[in-house]
Amino acid sequence: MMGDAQPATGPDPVLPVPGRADAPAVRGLPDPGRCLVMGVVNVTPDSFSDGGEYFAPGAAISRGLQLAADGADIIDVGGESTRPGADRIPAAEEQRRVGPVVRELAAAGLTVSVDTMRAAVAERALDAGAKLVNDVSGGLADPAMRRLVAAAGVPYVVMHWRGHSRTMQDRAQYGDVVREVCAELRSGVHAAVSDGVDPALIVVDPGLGFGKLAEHNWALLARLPEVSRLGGGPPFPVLVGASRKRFIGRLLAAADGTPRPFAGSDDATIALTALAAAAGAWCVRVHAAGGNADAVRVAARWRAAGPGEGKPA
Ligand code: PMM
Repeated sequence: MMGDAQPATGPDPVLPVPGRADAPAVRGLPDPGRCLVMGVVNVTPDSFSDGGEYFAPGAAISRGLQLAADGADIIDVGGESTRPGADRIPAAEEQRRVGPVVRELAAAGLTVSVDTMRAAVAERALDAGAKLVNDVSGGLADPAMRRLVAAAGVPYVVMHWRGHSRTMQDRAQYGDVVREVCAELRSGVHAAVSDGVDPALIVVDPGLGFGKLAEHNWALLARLPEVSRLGGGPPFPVLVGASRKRFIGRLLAAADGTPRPFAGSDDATIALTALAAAAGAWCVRVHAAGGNADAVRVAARWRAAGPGEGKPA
């Protein structure tokens, strides 16, 4: 018989779909039914990825508005550089940097996240309108952070982290990096839940480049569904921060071995966004929004056309 008849049997709803994380949406944050795009505003003089371009409050606010206009769903505002080797800055200085930027962007109606390891900075940012706390230390840098997040009842990013930027690359030693990162993330999640954080508000992040070599970053990217499940169990939403990181510059190095400068790695970041979103990432953290906003839409359509969409992975 000719025509458009569909096969009688569809995908088996019980079988796991390889490569899918399918984590739920996070309460209080946008839920457009696809991977979210988080645009980065580094209010720092020395971040590796944008070289201090947005250190002045006015420049940072304009950048946040532009990222949103270009398709970012969330704007992540940070005041402390975490590039490898960076020294810490005083809390008051971090607060001075992020406070006005968070306030203005939130007042403009954007969903703002604060990228900080300090409870005091997070608290002020939440007062200023931030809706999400992005803690690259996963609760390890400041013992007050988890309790603050629990009391505030806001979403919380628990990133994999082994120590401050000055010495973190000394700790880039793993047997099976995915297993170890999952196990360490799992303890961070348990600690947060024990301190009262609602598990439904927890986002996990493999922490690409934080105490990791290029080979570690690639392994984690290739096994995102395992990261989402912390090695086993129900999936957590996963945030992926690959944008402009050194391992991309190394992949795209010139013939003489010189790494591609960060600004030339945005197309590769978009490729990684498409792959991560197709694998079920909840959100990608990026420095330029437009191409990534397109990539997450392509990935959503790709997933919708594939077997098992919406089925448990
Ligand atoms: N990377 C940086 C800063 N904050 N937050 C999360 N959740 N995940 C990341 O990978 C991450 C982060 C460092 O990147 P940048 O200084 O180039 O913005």
